[in-house]
Amino acid sequence: MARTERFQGHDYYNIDELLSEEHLLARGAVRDWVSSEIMPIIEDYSNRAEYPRHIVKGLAEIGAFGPSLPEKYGCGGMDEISYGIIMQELERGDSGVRSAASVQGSLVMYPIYKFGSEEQRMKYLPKLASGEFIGCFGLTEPDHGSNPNGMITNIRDDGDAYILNGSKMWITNSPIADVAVVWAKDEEGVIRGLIVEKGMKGFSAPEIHGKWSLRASCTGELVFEDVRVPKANLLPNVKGLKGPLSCLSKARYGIAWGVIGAAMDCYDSALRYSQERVQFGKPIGAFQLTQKKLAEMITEITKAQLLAWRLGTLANKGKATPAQISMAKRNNVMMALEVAREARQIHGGMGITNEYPCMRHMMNLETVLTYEGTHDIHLLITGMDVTGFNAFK
Ligand code: TGC
Ligand code: FAD
Repeated sequence: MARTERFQGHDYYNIDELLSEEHLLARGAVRDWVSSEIMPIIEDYSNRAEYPRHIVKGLAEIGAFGPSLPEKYGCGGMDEISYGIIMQELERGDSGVRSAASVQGSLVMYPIYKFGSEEQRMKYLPKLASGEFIGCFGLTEPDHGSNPNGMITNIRDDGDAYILNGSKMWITNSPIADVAVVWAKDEEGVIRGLIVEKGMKGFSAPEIHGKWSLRASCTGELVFEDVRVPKANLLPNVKGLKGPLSCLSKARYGIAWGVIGAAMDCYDSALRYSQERVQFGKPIGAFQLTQKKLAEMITEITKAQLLAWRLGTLANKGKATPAQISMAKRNNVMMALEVAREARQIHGGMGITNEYPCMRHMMNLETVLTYEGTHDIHLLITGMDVTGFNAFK
């Protein structure tokens, strides 16, 4: 049996008992889809640094785009734990596949749902949910990454439209996107959100090449040169940085779950390898040093699962704070990265090849550690929350 067909979920603390039938059904469906549609192709696409664009329809069919947004707009109407579990299963396949769903659902559909007019919702959400449209989210700029409040991309009032100028950097899916949710400052310096459509004059989205991480995901820039964006495309119901930051809260929550999938895939592969690979006359899993690695990996995965589950129950009640989400994103991403590194070691030389998933996950997780707020930015958010002192100002 191929390695990818042998994957088993790992649930050391019987956390499944805390999940509902709906959660388990969602997990089963996405897990099967990842096994049949992602696992057989992902090493190849990652090797070639190409986004498997054909998976967009499948992602839509399994409900990966906006799972917790209302059914009225073609979305899943599920709870936050189902959303998290879907992200976990997708990231078991690849962080780039989870990224595609995070961006579409949490960073494009969510702001249109939360801050858009009913007309905007009806116009865009069903097409984004069905995968007919691909979306991207433009916040980061070449000179403003961790500090998006310093952005210089701007809009100026021009009758029935705004004139948009500036550029965005490191934008997942920008080269292939039909719509971009873009954050820009108005003439008073207030951050506003706009829906920019492909084909608008003066708008381009060149691809960024040369990534050693998230290679099966498409990344690019957004460049605006006097783009006329109709006023009807302004998100009317939010002003200020809290607009994009609340989208990030939603996506960071999904990442806290997602990376557990990458960690489980690495652990699963390392555990099997340790039982099959023989050195010095016995399986390497029989040596204490290998057991230490595996025991610590499953301990950290289990702690991360509990953190994600508890965060999910708070999110279901609308009580998960941005700082709690930061803690979970930071902890779980570093956990997954460390699991990937240890798993890579257990595979010895084979661990650096694409016969096994650890090196690919490890490289991907370097991006996940940085995007949606870097590891250190999240630490400072926790620091601010517990001390009351703001280290950013
Ligand atoms: P600050 O003064 O703290 O906050 C401004 C306003 O925003 C509110 N707020 C939040 N609201 C909702 N959710 C959150 N997480 C929030 N964090 C803050 C805050 O209450 C305030 O509201 P109000 O009403 O008082 O105006 O803002 P600051 O300028 O001091 O910045 C704070 C800081 C550093 C934490 C923030 O800028 C930050 O999080 N920086 C990191 C930037 C970041 O995460 N960028 C991500 C870009 S998108 C991306 O990476 C997508 S990857 C896609 C993929 O998956 O492929
Ligand atoms: P910087 O902000 O320049 O940070 C560099 C280093 O300085 C980091 O280690 C950081 O922690 C540290 N640092 C910064 N400020 C402080 C401080 N106050 N105290 C201590 N240390 C500090 N953005 C989008 O808007 N949309 C997307 O779809 C998107 N997709 C991405 C996809 C990929 C593959 C990547 C790599 C990035 C993506 N990003 C996206 C951008 C991402 O969010 C930023 O890279 C991230 O927020 C960090 O910004 P930066 O790269 O400019 O690093």
